[in-house]
Amino acid sequence: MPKKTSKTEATLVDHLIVGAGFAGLASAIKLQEAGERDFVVVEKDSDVGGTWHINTYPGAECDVPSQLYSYSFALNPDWSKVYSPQQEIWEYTKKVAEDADVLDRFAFNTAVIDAKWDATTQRWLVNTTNGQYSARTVISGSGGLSEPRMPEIDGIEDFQGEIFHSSRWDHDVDLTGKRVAVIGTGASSIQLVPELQKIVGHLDVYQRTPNWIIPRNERRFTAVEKAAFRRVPGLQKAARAAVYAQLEGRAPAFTRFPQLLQVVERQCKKNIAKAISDPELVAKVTPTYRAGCKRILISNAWYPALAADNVDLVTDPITKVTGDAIVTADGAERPIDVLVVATGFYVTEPPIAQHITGREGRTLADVWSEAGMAAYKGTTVHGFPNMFQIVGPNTALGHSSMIYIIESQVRYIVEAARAMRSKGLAAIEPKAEAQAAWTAEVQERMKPTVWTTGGCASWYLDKFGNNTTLWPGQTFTFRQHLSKFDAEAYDVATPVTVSTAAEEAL
Ligand code: N01
Repeated sequence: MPKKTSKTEATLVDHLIVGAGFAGLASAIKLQEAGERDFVVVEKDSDVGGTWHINTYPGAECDVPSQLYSYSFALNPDWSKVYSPQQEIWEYTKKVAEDADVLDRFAFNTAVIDAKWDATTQRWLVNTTNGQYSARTVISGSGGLSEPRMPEIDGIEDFQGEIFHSSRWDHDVDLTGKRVAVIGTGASSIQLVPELQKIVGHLDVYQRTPNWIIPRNERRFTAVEKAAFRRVPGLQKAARAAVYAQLEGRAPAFTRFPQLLQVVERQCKKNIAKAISDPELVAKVTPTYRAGCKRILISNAWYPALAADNVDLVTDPITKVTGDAIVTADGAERPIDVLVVATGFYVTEPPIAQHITGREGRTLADVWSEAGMAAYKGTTVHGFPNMFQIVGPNTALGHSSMIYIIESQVRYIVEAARAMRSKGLAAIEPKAEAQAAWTAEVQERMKPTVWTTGGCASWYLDKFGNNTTLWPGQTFTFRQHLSKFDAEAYDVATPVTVSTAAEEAL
């Protein structure tokens, strides 16, 4: 069990895991299986599930098929549909956590305030809202899309009605019959707008850039299928493998042959034509950049919702928000009761990076602000010993399931923890040249991708115009790169003799 040090009351743990979403939960389970039982998972929210616990907006569902959006070690024969709803995914994570018997080491309602590397003890000193930890390693599973980004719009702070971000839905606000505006038309908006359209009086949807949206091939799993998945797990594995192969087959179109994505554009245009007859609206919703440059979205309900009588799609730029209205560049003022902000997340400048201070006394935000986010194999960062980032730089996907990437990283981290223990290493840190070579190779491979050549602005790109978020290849190549812990790419330190004494003296 974790122990407290004598003077500062810092709780000593081998591993401090940040976040109880898919990444943190998998880390806890796999560390436990590897015999690394001395860990704590700190989670600012009140339960497991991460994004699937927090994002409760109406219509929230996964846009990756259920068979693949689950752990390989915890297949779920009970998924209700091809694409799972938020509640079901959250319940799945809860069940997985309970079955694995790890919840006794989860500290909920506990947010990380800051983390500092202490060279004397070769440990991380982590301040949380519920006390201090001294941890051998920090494993960050805090999520790439977890910090809501509010738009900087003149006057927005003076709005007198209800206002909330899509990822922090206020269920106390009854939208029935109200005049509502939604700013943003990304993955969250296209799911929630069709639900709001059914209940509000009037809905204004503010679109800055249209997205390519293809039909959602949705269906419920039958009772026979579920029974078969339960009785013959091999069947579900086969179904999962089929989905995996299908999605991976699409990767080259994103990474090397973006012209192939014209097929998606044709599919999308048919999707529009089926739902919208007004040529002006058709023009507004038809993108002019290459499909895939921004995330390709899937929906059967978005275009019909925009075509509904109680919805206006506004494409004139927003100039300001008043106490009760949104004003656009054409001078129009549209009164509203409720403002829903579906403007996405801080991705390339994650706020948590400001609070992590490494070996040289610099924060991760400082280091990354110089040349953009970078990490060796998307997982470890030079200057930040014993720190692991799950869903770190260049690990996100435009074509497949993040759970596969998360599991790949967790395997690597568990291997690293094992290597540290077996070799008696107090600290490991990727060599600067190993990280630079990895980053250069990833950026080289990024050049022909649709995210670079597709002619759009997207949250995949940082302030330097580099894509530091996505993995430019198939997911199995990522897994191959992380298949074993490559100690030769790391500077290692054996325990300093003062370490134990210093810990005791704390
Ligand atoms: O956020 P977004 P999201 N004024 O950043 C607009 C995942 N996800 O929450 O395109 C006006 O995609 C912005 O316009 P533009 C998924 O990975 C997954 O929707 O920048 N508009 C855009 O339309 C997704 O990609 C699921 O010109 C402003 C929107 O706001 C990621 O989360 C479901 C603005 C933001 O879209 C983020 O999706 C939901 C401003 N100042 C989300 N600022 C699944 O199903 C921004 N916008 C798994």
